[in-house]
Amino acid sequence: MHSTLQFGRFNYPWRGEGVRARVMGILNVTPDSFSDGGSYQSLEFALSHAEEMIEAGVDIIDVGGESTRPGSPPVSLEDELQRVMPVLYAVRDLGPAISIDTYKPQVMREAIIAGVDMINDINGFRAPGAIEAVRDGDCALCIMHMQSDPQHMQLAPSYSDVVDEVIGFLRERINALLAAGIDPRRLCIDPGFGFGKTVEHNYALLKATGRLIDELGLPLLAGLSRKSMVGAVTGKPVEQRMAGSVGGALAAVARGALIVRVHDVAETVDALKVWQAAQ
Ligand code: 8Y7
Repeated sequence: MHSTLQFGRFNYPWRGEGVRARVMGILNVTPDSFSDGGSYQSLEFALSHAEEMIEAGVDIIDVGGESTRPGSPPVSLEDELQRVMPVLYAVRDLGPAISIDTYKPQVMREAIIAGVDMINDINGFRAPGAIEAVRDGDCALCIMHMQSDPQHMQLAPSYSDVVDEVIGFLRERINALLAAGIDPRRLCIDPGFGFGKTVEHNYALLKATGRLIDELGLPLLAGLSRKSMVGAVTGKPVEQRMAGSVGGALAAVARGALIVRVHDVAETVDALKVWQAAQ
């Protein structure tokens, strides 16, 4: 049984000796934060945000060109490539590992050529051609669970047993990737908090973090930063969810998560250092 995650240029132990939780910082390159996505100005903005995260001790930078918030419309292949590719080339040699948040096979191919260390697919490599696009190479592959699609997923999330169903889905996707000859050391799982889930579903999955890791035998990434599951228990709007999100990240790591995907890198890095020192 393997115990390290092959992460492109990096190698992360995820069980046994030497495990350290990793902080993935979110770098959105979408025109909701910028009126002219794809321009020089938005590249400069993305780079200064990346440098801020590096200063704060980020391990992985997750570059995304399509907003996957509930109800968001899809972005064309051309627009997504125009947004993310200049950023990937600009950040790949700054020190941290680089991840691309995409479900489009053509973006995956271009990102691999650019040297990304992880493909983060909210769609679990279900798009036709996705598995072929990532088969060769050594970048990590994050397989996330989502019920329905970003435009409809929060309308009526429904499960008979959310933990069993997420495990079943992830197992099927893992098997599809392994059947294509992909090295299991490249795989990482994610329950997909907020992707077709109620607050109760999200907490059932957070509590089951250890079970997901044990039953599927793979390292786990948790992304709950600023999500509604944080708002639901704090009663806070999205711009006041930093401390709640740090609490959620610690809870995930305490239950065995290897990677936490966050907006607030400096605060999460500090919290994890203190938590680690107390281990
Ligand atoms: C997640 C994610 C988002 C997550 C992984 C948001 C791209 C929504 N959430 N990727 N992406 N896991 N792997 O609020 O939970 O950040 S977008």
